[in-house]
Amino acid sequence: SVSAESLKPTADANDNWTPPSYPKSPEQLERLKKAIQGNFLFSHLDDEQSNQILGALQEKPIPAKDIKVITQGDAGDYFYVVEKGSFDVYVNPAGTVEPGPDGMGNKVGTIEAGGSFGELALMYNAPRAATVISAEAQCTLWAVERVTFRRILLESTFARRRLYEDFLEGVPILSTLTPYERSKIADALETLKFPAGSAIIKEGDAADSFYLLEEGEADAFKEGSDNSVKHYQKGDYFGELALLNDAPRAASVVCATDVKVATLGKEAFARLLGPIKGILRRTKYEGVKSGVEDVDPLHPGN
Ligand code: 1OR
Repeated sequence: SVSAESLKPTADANDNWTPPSYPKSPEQLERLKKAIQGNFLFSHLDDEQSNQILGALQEKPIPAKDIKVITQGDAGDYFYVVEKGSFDVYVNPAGTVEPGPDGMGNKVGTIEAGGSFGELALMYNAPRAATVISAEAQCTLWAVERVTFRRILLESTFARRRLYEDFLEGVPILSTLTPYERSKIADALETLKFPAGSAIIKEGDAADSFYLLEEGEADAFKEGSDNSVKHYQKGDYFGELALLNDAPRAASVVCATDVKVATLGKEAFARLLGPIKGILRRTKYEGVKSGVEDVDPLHPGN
C-alpha cells in the first residue's frame, strides 16, 4: 500500500532514514558493479548515493523461463535491473477482455541485460503498467525496494526524466514514439551548453553523438561556403547523418546564439532511435532538389 513516505520523497537532512544494506560477497559486488556500470540511471549519482544503492540492491535469481516478476495492475514494490537473461513485457489494454496467453495482453517489448524495469509504479504511485516475465532460464535480477528507490533514484535520475519528458514531447521527430520510448530517451540524454559563435560539430570529425536543440539557435555550414545550409531552432536535431552512415561529420554546426543541447551517445542513439531510423534517413536538406527520398544530399554517393 502507499504509505505516508510517498508524499515526501525528498530526504530531510534531520530525519533518521538510512537505506537498507544487504551484505554481498566480493564476487557478487563485482557482478553488480558490472551490471550497473554504463547504465544511465546510475550515472548521475554522487559517491554517497552510489554506495547506498550498491548496498540496497538485492540479488534475485530467476531460475526458469515464464516466471512472472511483475503483474499488471499490482501495487509497486521493487525496481529491477537486469544483470543476465531477458524479460518480455506484456500490456493488457484497458477495456479488453484478456487477450493473449493468460490474459497478459500483447507483447510490447523485451528488456535485455543492462536494462531495467518497474520504475513507473514507484515514480507515479500507480498500479503496474505492464506484466513482466522471464524470457529465458537462468536470469539474474537486482532489486531495490520502493522507499530506497524514491529516496535516492527519484530525486536524481528520475527527476531528470521528468524534466526532459516535456521537452521531448514537443520534438517533432520523436512524435511517432510511444511516451514510454521517449522516457527511455530522456534517461539517456546529457545536457551541454555552448556559447554563441562556437562549433558544436566540426565537418570531417569522427562522430560520437546525436544532438537535440533545447535552447537557442544554430546553423550548419559546409566547407568553402559562407551560407548556412540549414538553420536549427528549439526542437530541431542534428548530428544524425554521420551516425546513420558511419561516416565523418558532413557539415559543421555553429551556434548563432548561446545554445543548450541534449545529446545522445552513439550506442544509445542506435538502441533508442532504432524505431525512427527510417524517418531520420529521409530528412531533407536545404538547397537540394526533393523527390528522391532516400538519397542523402550531404552524402550524394549513398
Ligand atoms: P511498472 O512499475 O509499471 C511494469 O511495472 C514495467 O514494465 C513498467 O514499470 C516499465 O518499467 C516496464 N509500457 C509500460 N511499461 C513498460 C513498457 C511499456 N515497456 C516496459 N515497461 N510500453 C508501452 C506499451 C504501450 C512498451 C514501450 C516499448
